[in-house]
Amino acid sequence: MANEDLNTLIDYRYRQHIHAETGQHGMGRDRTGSAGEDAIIELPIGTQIFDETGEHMLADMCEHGEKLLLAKGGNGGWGNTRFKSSTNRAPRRANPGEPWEEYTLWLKLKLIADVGLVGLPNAGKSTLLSAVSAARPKTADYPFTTLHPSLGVVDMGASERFVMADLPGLIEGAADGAGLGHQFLGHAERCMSIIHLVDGSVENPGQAYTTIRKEVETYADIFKDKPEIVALNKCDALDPETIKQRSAELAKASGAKVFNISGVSGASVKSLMRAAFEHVQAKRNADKQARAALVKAEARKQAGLEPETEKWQP
Ligand SMILES: Nc1nc2c(ncn2[C@@H]2O[C@H](COP(=O)(O)OP(=O)(O)OP(=O)(O)O)[C@@H](O)[C@H]2O)c(=O)[nH]1
Ligand SMILES: [Mg+2]
Repeated sequence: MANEDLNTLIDYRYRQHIHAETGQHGMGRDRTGSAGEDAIIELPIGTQIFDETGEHMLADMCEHGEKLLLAKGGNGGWGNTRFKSSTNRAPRRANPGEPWEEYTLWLKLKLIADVGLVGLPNAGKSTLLSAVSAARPKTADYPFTTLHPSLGVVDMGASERFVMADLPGLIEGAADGAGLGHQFLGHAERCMSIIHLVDGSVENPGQAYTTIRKEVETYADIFKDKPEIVALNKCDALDPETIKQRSAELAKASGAKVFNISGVSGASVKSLMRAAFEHVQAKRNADKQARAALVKAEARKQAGLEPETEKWQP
């Protein structure tokens, strides 16, 4: 069963054999054995279940509360009445309970990024992901270093965790297929929020911002409503006056508060991550509430009640 309160599969590392109960034996005096209790294993959302070979996916647990029957507990044995016949009115026979079914399965946790890093090539996206997570994407002094998205878990303390994706750099025309970015805009689309990273070492950060913004919005309308955090990167290489001026230009182009950061020195990276986490938290809470409302509405329907309406007000 999928459970939104779980984040990892660590429990199953130490608990590798899980089985439901054997059914109880059937007994005399008409007593059927009780069926074995099911074993319910709780899994984090995003767990994929594969068969023994690890190749065939049996299920992809995407929704909280989603259930899947993998193996049945044993049936209870039949009691003696079941063996009554015209010649044997008082049978002394009863069935044993059935054993459980047994399978070997692989559990894999598919990470879905909460936050996506977007920006022009060379903006420092991979460097930033390396600075805040255990992920080690390749970084280099030339554009298009990143060819595949990589994911890292940003851990900010007790259960404050989110997954961040480093995406290949985008260029003008990306939404129409130019460069590599296009195929990965789909990843950014599924993120709860994006961090838009702008290279502070180039002359016109405002223009860099607008170029990317145009591409993401052309790609999908959903980006217009997706929370975005804007950051001017590589501030360690700039003098205070330049930071001030470029940051102001970026703020003007984006209409947003700008974080002046450095993935290399770590300056203001913590507050940037905190801001990203707040978006993630807000979205998670909203999703949770929406699910609770759905469950409540369904319960009212089942009970034959009218859907709840807004309270009447004079
Ligand atoms: N001075 C300075 N250099 C940085 C910083 N962040 C990244 N760089 C440099 O900028 C270059 C590009 O960094 P990457 O992290 O590979 O950039 P990217 O955005 O992932 O690039 P693509 O994958 O090509 O899109 C590298 O030479 C980094 O060392 C920073 O905060 N300060
Ligand atoms: Mg990169």
